[in-house]
Amino acid sequence: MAQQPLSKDSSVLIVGAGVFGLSSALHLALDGFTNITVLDRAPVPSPYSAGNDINKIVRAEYEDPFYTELALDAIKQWQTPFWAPHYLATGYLLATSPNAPQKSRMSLQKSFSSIKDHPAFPRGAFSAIESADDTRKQFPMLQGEMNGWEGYLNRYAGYARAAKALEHAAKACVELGVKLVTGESGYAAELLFEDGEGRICTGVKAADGMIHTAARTILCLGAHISTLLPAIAPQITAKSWSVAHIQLTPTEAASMKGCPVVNCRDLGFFFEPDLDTGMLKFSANGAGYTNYVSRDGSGTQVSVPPTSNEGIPEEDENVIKKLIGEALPQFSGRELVKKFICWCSDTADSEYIIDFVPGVEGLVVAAGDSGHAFKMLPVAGQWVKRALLEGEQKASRWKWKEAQADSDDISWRVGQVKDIKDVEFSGLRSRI
Ligand code: FSA
Repeated sequence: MAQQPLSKDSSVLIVGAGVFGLSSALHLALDGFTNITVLDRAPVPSPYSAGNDINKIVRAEYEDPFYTELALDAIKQWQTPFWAPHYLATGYLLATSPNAPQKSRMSLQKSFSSIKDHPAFPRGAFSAIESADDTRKQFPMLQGEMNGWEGYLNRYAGYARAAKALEHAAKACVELGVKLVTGESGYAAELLFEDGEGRICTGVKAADGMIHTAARTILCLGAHISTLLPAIAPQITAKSWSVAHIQLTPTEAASMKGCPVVNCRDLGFFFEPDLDTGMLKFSANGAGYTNYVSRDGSGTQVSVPPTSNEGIPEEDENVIKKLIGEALPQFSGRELVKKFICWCSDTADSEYIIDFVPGVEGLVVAAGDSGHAFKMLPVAGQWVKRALLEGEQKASRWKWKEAQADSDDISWRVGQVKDIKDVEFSGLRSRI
């Protein structure tokens, strides 16, 4: 049976109010779709979204120039009046320390190649990191020795105030007539099918029993997607990375104002402190932590986020302390607070998956953020809308793929994937 044609008044159900979900709702609503519902278990910014964070990196360098173009398009949007209140062009300092594996240096060089002669970058956008003294002249807050760090500063980049940007997108959606349902009625518990054989999706049933029917259902559930759609599990691995903060005093926060996003590939990254709270956020770089559990008592193991994301692995706390010692020794020894792990939806090739679910009419996924999707908030919904209108995903890279190869050796990451159940936790141990 052919799929019902889509018109502007067709009902579209978007499950998940994170980056892909809200961006899709926004672009569809801006295009004149009048019957859009977005569901989430929690109000925006949803704690189930990887985007619910004080800040996220916005940069265009990628090993694959395809993503450079998309990110440049996003940066253009971040500079428009709609998004600009949530974007800070502080610049992006990308480096490796002497302990970095060769693959990190190669990845950095390859990423730099995607931007260094790109006409979109203003003159003088880049400078090499030659010595800590040089760097300190520009950024006095970077008081550390950063011994042997190699890399460059990209001035045409910065960060987004992530949670605020999500709230802004949600508000705009509601103003455009999008229905946002949160709480138990927005918690999608089960997919609904017309035929009982799973071939025509008609919407979802929520945790409280509420039925949401739609001509098209778009799953934007990030790391949680395989819980609702087990068929996607072979190509998605929920992986997590550690986040921790230092609470600065107003004077300390002022001393850090204008600090670029500093990302040392083999250690971690930090941002200028949050403008409202003075929280200085750090994240540890690594290959990510999984949480494999047995599905339905069967032998199949699937990585899914645990029920709590509080606390971080001790080894990451040490990496963050090392990063602070190397770059911001003035804050060494300070207590790390608000420690949590951020769950992403990882694919083996770091490609997103934006496609119809094969063999199921009316069901679309926008998934596989692979830990690099937040910056795309202003534009990602365009790609979802395109696939929806065309009735298929034409770009092979974003197609639904059957089981993928091992996703543990990602070129732009360092270290080895571990399961969170196998590492010591600092702070509260995640409940699994
Ligand atoms: O797109 C970006 O520059 C963000 S990458 C931040 C990060 O923590 C990665 O370092 C990590 O490997 C994972 O992909 C989650 O996101």
